[in-house]
Amino acid sequence: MNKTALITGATSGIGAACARKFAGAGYRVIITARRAEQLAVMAGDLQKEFGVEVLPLCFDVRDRDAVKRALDSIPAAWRDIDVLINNAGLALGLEPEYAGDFTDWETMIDTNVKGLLYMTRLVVPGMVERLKGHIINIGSVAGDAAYADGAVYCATKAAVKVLSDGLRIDLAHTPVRVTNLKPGLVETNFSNVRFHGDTERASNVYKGIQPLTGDDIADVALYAAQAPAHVQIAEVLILATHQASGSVVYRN
Ligand code: NDP
Ligand code: 8X3
Repeated sequence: MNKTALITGATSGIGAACARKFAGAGYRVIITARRAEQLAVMAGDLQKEFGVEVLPLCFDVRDRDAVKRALDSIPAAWRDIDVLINNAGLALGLEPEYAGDFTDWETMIDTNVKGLLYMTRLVVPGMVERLKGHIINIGSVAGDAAYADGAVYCATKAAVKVLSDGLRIDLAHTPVRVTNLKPGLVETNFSNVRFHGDTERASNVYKGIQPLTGDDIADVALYAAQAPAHVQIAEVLILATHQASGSVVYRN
């Protein structure tokens, strides 16, 4: 039987690219996000293009009960998840730490940290039982060091790094692998969300530099998933060629 990958935040950007990449490699994919309509359209498109089975699951990763209900609703034939891609996440706002918006902060922490933990807590025990599985967390270069006006988002991605490292330690006695992918600038809907729909401000983020694409990150995720069983790609920092760190970008 084909392997199964569950991808959170599959309706856009990096998650959508991972869904396509894994489906293209023959994985059955469970695609999840909050927008049911987009999930349904994507499921049809992936089935048609790649001839693989697709299971759409609509839920908000911030809602622990909804996460549990959604995972409990997975049919028996789909339960043996081989790869969990914890990708759902966002940045909201770009403000000094002493001036940020409380709701933006709570949404980032609830999504990027608590949502990832809920998924991990509910999916990984099955992997441990089956002695098989791989968790790929989408961290960020932002988790390596703070940059101006981004401290809370950076802190959530630093948390993703530490949670990935901790999980890898706690799973070291099993064959289950943990990967933390840390992209730099990737042109997706990320900046539109960060700037609350200010598309002009969002497009400035990618001015004068060729940013990464969701596909660039999905390629690395698939490489990590397909590495031989004795190889654990623990962490990968993926930057655009003219980006050197979270705060150093050369623009033409
Ligand atoms: P997008 O905005 O394009 O995609 C975000 C995805 O997350 C969407 O599918 C969205 O779906 C989903 N999502 C957001 N909130 C929730 C929620 N509460 N519950 C369930 N799903 C949710 O951004 P990216 O593809 O760029 O971001 C994906 C990940 O990559 C994030 O974790 C981000 O931090 C990380 N990242 C992004 C970088 C970039 O430069 N773009 C660089 C480094 C890391 P829906 O709205 O349908 O729920
Ligand atoms: C997203 C990349 O540099 O915009 O995690 O924070 S960055």
